[in-house]
Amino acid sequence: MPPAPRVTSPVDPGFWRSPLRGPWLTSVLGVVLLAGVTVLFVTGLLSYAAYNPNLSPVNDKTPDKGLLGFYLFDWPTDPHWLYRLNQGLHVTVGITLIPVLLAKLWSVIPKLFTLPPARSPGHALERVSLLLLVGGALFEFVTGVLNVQLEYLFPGSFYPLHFYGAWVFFGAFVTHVVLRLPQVVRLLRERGWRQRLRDPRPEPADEADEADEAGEADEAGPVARRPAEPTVSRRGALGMVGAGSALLFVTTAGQTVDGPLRRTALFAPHGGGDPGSGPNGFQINKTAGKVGVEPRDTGEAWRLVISGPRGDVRLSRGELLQLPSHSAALPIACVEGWSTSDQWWRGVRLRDLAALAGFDADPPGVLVESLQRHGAFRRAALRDNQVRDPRSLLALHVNGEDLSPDHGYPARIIVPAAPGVLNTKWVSRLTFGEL
Ligand SMILES: Nc1nc2c(c(=O)[nH]1)N[C@H]1C(S)=C(S)[C@@H](COP(=O)(O)O)O[C@H]1N2
Ligand SMILES: [Mo]
Repeated sequence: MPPAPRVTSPVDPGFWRSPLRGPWLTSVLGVVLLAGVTVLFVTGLLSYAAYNPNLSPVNDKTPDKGLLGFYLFDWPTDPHWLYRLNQGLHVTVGITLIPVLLAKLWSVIPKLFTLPPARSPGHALERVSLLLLVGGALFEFVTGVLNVQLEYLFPGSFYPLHFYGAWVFFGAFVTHVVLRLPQVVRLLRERGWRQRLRDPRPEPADEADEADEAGEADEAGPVARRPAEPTVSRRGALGMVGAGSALLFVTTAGQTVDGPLRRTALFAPHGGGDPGSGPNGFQINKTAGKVGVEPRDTGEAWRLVISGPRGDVRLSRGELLQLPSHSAALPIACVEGWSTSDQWWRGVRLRDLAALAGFDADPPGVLVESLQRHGAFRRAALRDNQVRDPRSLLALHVNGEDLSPDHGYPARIIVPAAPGVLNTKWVSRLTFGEL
């Protein structure tokens, strides 16, 4: 055999030698991503709607969204686990897809180095859309993982980044699917994906040449011109990707499932860690100490101010305890994907507090303010359907005990199906009707 020519530059097609690369592998990974990324888009948009961004500037982290908010709708309060399920899916599916995304990028990486950069204006346009696709995907996965792992690394700015990034990614993704799907379907039909899985041979070279002639070489998935000896079969390679995904899945999902499985959520910051025992022993987002809420703010001097058309009403915790009390079993479900199972909350209905403020029938929405002085989550607006739901409470107790300081003593909001961030802790003021 003559010695192979030395190839050192990645722009040389001979540089990329893995016999696994080719349209088949790229297509299989692409189909998995098509399904998974669709789930991410749907749950991502729903999660955004759950914040009620159009209700009040207080909730709106993306005031310049314009037309991109076209689909927003009134987030319901039923079923009460809606946000928990939605956000658990969003974060768990996102994390599980990471190995698939990396494998897909690996399978097409030679394309990044294809010369000339563009053969025609159409081809140039397509390559720009691919840059947006890859850049958008990486950006969304990285910002999402950082937000979950580092707990609000970018206070306030995660939402705009992840939101606008998602639309760029979405546009490029739809374009890509429209252009590629027919080809992928044909390819997987013709080659049978089972046979190819067992076939140890590299993607055939004649196929590469054929594709080259048709000007399609870098379209469907690049094939090695000088394939190296295989070190792993296609089945083995996909198996590794699948095992990676499975590992991430079982070490993430527990943070949403709760119960004994929470211990398996090794990579989730609110997962395995022991949240303490007893009635208040469930996940805490930010402790009172962390946001500067001191015992003297929440002691005897604390008053709840309820504002409405009749002026202000001020109530001590003792007076709140005299009002009719109700309970509801509801979870805390955070945008980060962690959630608790249903906890038993007890307190005063928001609609009863609205009546004290002068709204006897048809209570409006409410602006909730915490005594916490700084930080993004000290205020939130709730919609009228959330105020009217009989399970929406200003909670004073949880699981039969007073709220602990970290869970919002002396009083916190709890609303069915709402994202955690709307369940304001250490409440000091409720303003009905003015958001
Ligand atoms: N005042 C105030 N309320 C708050 C927050 C906060 O930082 N400050 N965090 C919110 C978020 S993001 C979540 S997920 C829940 C968490 O409630 P928990 O700590 O009782 O589990 O509280 C919400 N209420
Ligand atoms: Mo949260």
